[in-house]
Amino acid sequence: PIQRAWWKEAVVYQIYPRSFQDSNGDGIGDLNGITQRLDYLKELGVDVLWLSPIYDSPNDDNGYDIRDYKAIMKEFGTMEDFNRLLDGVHARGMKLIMDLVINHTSDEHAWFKEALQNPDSPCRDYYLFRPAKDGKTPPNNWTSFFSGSAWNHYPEQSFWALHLFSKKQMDLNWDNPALRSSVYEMINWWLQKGIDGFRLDVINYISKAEGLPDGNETVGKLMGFTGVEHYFYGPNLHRCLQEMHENTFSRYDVMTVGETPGVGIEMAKLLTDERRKELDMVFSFDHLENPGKARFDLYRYDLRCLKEILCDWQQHYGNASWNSLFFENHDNPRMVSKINPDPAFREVIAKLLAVIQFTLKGTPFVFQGQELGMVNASFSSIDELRDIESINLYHELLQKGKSEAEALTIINGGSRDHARTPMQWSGEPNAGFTAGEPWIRPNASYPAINAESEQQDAQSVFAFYKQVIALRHQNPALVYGEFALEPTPRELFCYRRVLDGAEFYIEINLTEQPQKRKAKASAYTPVLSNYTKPLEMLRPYEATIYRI
Ligand code: ISL
Ligand code: CA
Repeated sequence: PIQRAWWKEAVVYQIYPRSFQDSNGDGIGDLNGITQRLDYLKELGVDVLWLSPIYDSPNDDNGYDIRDYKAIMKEFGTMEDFNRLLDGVHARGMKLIMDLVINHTSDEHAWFKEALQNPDSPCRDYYLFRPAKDGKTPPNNWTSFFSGSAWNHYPEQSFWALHLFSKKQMDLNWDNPALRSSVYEMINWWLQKGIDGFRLDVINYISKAEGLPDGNETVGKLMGFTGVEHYFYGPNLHRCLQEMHENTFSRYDVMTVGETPGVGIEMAKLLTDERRKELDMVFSFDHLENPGKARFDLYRYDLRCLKEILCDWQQHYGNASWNSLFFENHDNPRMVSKINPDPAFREVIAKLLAVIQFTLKGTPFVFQGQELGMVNASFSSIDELRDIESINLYHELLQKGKSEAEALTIINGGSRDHARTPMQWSGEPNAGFTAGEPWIRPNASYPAINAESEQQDAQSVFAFYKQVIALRHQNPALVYGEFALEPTPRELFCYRRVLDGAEFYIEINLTEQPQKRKAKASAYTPVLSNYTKPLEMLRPYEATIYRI
C-alpha cells in the first residue's frame, strides 16, 4: 500500500520569477508581480508554487549563482515582499517551495571571497582548490556544462578552483563538515520562516570522487562533458543526503524534490525510498529526449518513446518511492514544439500532454506558460539570447568552424531561453508582462496565445488544465490508483488507474495519423478529451479519459 502524503496529492507550479510578472516597470519579473498573480494560480487549481532562485545574486546564471542565501535579489524585491508573498500563498491554502542551490555558490559569495583573500581561512576548504597539474595545466580534464574547462586559474596564488557550471559558480566541498553545517543552518533558517520545502539543484553532483581523477575521454565524448562519471553519483552522496535530512527536513512537514540529471531508475529508487530518509522525489530527465538524442540535436520528438520510458517508471519504481511528472522547466524548450511545430496541432498536443501528466502515478509539476500551450521562440540573432549556456555554446561553435547561421540553428534547437521568454498574460504590448523594456524579448505568439483570452475560452488549453487538475483532485484513483498498462500497438498508449472500485481508462493516440481504437470506448463514459466527441477512429494525438 502507498503511504499517503500531501505532496503526493499536490499539483506543483514552477515560477521562473524573472519572466513571470514585472510589477514596477524595470522589465524584470519580481516578487510583487508573483503576489499580484496568486489568484490566477488559485483559479488554475495548483497547490504548491516552486520559485526558481530569488536569492541575492550577480545573475551570471539568472540566480543559480547565489551570493547571499539569506537575502533577496535586489531586482526581485525585499524580504518584506517575500514575507507578503508567502503570507498570500498560505492565505489561499497553497504552499511555497524554494530552489536550493547548494552544489555551488557565486564567486561573489562571502565564503569564496574569504577563501581567495585568505588561503588560511577555514573557508578555503569550503571549495575545491587544487594546485596545477605539472605546474601549469588544470588539475584535471573535467569540462564545464557551460563550455571549456571546469577550472578557474587564480595565478596570484598559483591555484585552480572547480566550477562545473559557469566561471562564477564555484563548486562546494561537501567533504568538509563545517561547510555542511553552514548549509544546514541556512536551510533551517528558511524552514523556520515557514516555507514548505525545496527543489534541490543538481543535488546528485555534490559528492566528488576522491582525488578528483581525470574523466574518461570515451565517456566524455558520449555524454558531451568530461568527468561526469566522477560526480553524478559520488561516494558520499547518500551519506550527505541522510545527514542533511536528519538535520533539516525531518524536523518539519515539508516536501523535497532533487534535480538529479542522469541517475536512472535504480539510483533514483535509492535516493527516494521513504525508508532511507533522503529525498521525497527526484527529477529524472531521460524522457525529455528520444533515445540517443541530446537537447541541441535537431529532431522531432517521437511520443512512442515517451510511453516506453514512462511505463518503465510507472511499473518498476515501486511503492516506497514516488514519481515526479513533468515535461517542461526553465532549462528546456517547450515540449509541444519538440513534438510537432505545426500550429494546427498545438492545442491537441498540449492537452494530450496534460492527460498523461495528470493521470499517471506521481506528483505533476507544471512550468509557467505550459498551461497556455506556450511554444518555442524563434531567435533570429545571438543578440536576442540571454542565457549564458547559449551564448557560450554559440562562441564555441564558431570557434569550431560553424558559420553564424549554423550556430544559430543549433542554438534555436535547444536553447534554455525558449522557456524563459515572458509569461504571456494578454495581448497588450509585451504580453502584459511589463510596462517597461523586457529583459528578454517576448515570444511573437502572444497576441494569439495568452492567459486573458484563454481564461474566456472554454476550449482553451488553460480551460483544459483547470478541468484535468480538478479531476485529479476529486479522484484519489488518479493519485494513488494502481497503474495497469493495456497491451496495444506502439502507436497507442492505453492504461487504467484503479483504486477501491473506482476505475479510469485512458486512451491516447501518440501519432499524427489516425489509429484504430483498442477498446470499444462507447462502453465507457468520456470525462475529458482533447476532441469534442469520440468517432470510430482515433484522430491525430487524440487523448481521452474515460470513467468505467
Ligand atoms: O547541463 C546539463 C547537462 O546537459 C544538465 O543536465 C544540467 O546538469 C542541469 O541542467 C542543471 O541545471 C540546474 O543547475 C544549473 C542551472 O544553470 C540550471 O538552470 C538548473 O536547473 C546550475 O545551477
Ligand atoms: Ca521588476
